[in-house]
Amino acid sequence: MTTENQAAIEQEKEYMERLAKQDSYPLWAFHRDGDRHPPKAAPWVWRWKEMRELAYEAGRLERIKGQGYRRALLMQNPGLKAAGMATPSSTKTMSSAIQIVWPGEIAEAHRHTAAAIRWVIEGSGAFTVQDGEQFRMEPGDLNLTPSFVWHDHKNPSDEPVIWLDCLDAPMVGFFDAMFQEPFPEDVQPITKPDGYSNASIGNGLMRSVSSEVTGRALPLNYKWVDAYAALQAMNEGSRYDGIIMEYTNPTTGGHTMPTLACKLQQLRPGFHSDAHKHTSSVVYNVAKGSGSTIIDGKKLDWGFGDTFVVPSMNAHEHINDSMSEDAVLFSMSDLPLLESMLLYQEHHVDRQEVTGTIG
Ligand code: 1HN
Repeated sequence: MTTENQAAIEQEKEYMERLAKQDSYPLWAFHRDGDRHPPKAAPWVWRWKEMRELAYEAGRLERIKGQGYRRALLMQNPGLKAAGMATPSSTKTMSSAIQIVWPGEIAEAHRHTAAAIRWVIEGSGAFTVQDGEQFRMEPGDLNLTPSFVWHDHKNPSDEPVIWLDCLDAPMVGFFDAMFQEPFPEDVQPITKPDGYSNASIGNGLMRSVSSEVTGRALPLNYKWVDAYAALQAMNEGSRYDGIIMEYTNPTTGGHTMPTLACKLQQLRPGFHSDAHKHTSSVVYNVAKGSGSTIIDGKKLDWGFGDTFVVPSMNAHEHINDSMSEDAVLFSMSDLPLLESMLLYQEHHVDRQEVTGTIG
């Protein structure tokens, strides 16, 4: 090294120290020292068998009462574990959990800025109460908890109920807009008749002229029987997803909620999709059948109740290799927010060669 070079390096170092004193950093050095490794979500699976057993164990634990307690097991993406995110999350943008509501118990009323969805996996005796209305939850039902809606859960039946919670909490946290408050009582009073919210919008076909519902996100319930029947009736699908439909917000005709898109897709017997990648991240739960998804060259076999994630820009294709049974996947993604920021991109890729497995 020449003395001249040495002098230049010393000079830059000294300059950088002075910048640091001003809490600044030179963009050219940031770009030049290009070995940054931001934490990345991994494609991953949480198996129903294990999560179900762990949920039952959580159910039997002594009452874990505390502010807004829930017997919910957050599914933490190993790629993000080290990132120190405020909420353990399944993708960079979404948290998901397996929650058990034990017979006879209530999960106390609270509300938070993060929006949530519940997707029922097992058991049919639980209710979620939202802004004074109770919703009965049965397997395959989807229930929405929009931002800042009071909610508590109860299970007056004699069988545990298990569902998947998915929240936009990491996105809300990114904006430092995450806060929560307890309801003054453990449970909120029921002030509306059963079916009120769904009826107030004529089940998506009409709207009340006396209340302002247009554009709002409502605490709605979508029944499995209706959703599955809709898929059965369709005869045209997507090359990447098979028969796929989104649970729409009936007051806007748009995405399920402002931050989250929930979809249900059917892979008919023998279907092998084309591969693509997109900027949205997706959390899946297997509603019916079995199959596999190849994610960035790695094969992930799935069956009923498994939860898996396809992070942003991971190439993926879905396969149902049964010749007699259909497979159905429920999914939740951050698509609405990406679209509103004009950041949604989707790219076709070639079908992948399998070089490994996940899970
Ligand atoms: C939450 O409030 C619930 O209300 C479930 O049932 C899961 C995961 C992270 C943060 C808040 C619930 C949650 C959650």
